[in-house]
Amino acid sequence: MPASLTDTRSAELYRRALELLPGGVNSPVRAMRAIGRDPIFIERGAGAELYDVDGNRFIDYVCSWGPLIHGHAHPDVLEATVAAARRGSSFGAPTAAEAELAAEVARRMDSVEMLRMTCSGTEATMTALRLARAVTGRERIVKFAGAYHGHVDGLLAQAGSGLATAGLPSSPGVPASAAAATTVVPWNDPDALLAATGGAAANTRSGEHETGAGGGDIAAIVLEPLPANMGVVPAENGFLELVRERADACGALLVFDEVITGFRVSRGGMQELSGVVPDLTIMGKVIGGGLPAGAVGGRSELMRMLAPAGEVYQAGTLSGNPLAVAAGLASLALLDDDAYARLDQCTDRLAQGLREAAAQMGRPIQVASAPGLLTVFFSESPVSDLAGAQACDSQAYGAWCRSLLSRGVYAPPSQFEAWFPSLAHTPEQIDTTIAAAASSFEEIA
Ligand code: HOZ
Repeated sequence: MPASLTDTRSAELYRRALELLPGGVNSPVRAMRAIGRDPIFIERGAGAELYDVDGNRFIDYVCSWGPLIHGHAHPDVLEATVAAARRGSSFGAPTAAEAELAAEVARRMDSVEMLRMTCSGTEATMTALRLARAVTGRERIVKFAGAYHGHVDGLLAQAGSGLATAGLPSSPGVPASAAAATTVVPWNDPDALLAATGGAAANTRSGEHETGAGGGDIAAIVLEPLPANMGVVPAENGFLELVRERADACGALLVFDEVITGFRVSRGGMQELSGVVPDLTIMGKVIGGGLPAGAVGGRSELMRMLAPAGEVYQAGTLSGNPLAVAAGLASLALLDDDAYARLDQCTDRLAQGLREAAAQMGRPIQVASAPGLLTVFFSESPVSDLAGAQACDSQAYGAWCRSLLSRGVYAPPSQFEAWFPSLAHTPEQIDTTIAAAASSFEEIA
């Protein structure tokens, strides 16, 4: 599909949308500006495939940016959602299934005893920060460059996802006080973390850290334990453990944003894989099964500070929405050990195939992956932080991505996002993708 086509149905819908929606979209990355083309308007999805309004079919690796771990319109998820809708779409009153979902999350994440549901990850982040500030009586939040925690005022500085894609360091409209209460630390940089949290100078090369007792004004250290919003950039050895240690040394809460990794990289998310236990966990995406949902979870002693059990105010008309809860429960019910093993195999096959295709065509890339997630960095060396992601050849990524679209593969239209292979992707679809990737590497050579 050439980038310049102007007589397609997508182009027509985009022209209309531009008059009525800022930038023609309801979330920036969808506009596909970073890969130098106009957005594709979607008609429907089925399994791992997406159909656009012009009748083009794509193997989908965006999968709604993560919620669709079972692919589009999985029958079980659909049935549960429709059954819930038949009983009524929203009551603004409690339903039995909300506690069931909380119990399922608690079974999967040892750090979670209670859950507060929201409608998005952004809202869940806001709730977690307010709770952390109330618990500690402090204001400062430490975050990492390249991480994205939703469009929360105080966390947009050096954020990943759409801001990194657009090359924006932050956003106009953020109050100076919100920005001032945030300290940004480069990812995978122990010295910078120690400096920001009042620790003494570190001898990181030998792996020894002197951990001082400063950082007494920090309410929380918030992080994606596996960042996936500057592309997938795993923590280097010992870094997550150091973050936990620094939070403890400061008396701050450790907040894991598992919106992307929760219920995806393993049953219990990245905290299960890493063994590092947070105080609070922010969730979204898979927990809502493709419907709008987010949540904050943690130990009861912390969670009981939320209103009406406690005084920390948080509320939402559609929070714990019956359709989202039904879709989330149905989605989680399908995620057993066998499902995670299959997702891991599928991701590995794709990651390895992409590496080989690039090698054959002489294109230097780095594929970073975890079960159900990967990023193809157009870089000669491994990417370990935001600066590394920013140094990638985004132009070449964009050209490759456009070429993939023309071959029926819908990859994330930004170097700063993750691919989301799902349980619906078949080995044949993965192999078709690898063949298309090889042709696209050749095309852009
Ligand atoms: N911020 C999302 C990706 N990390 C994109 C959301 C969307 O456009 O749907």
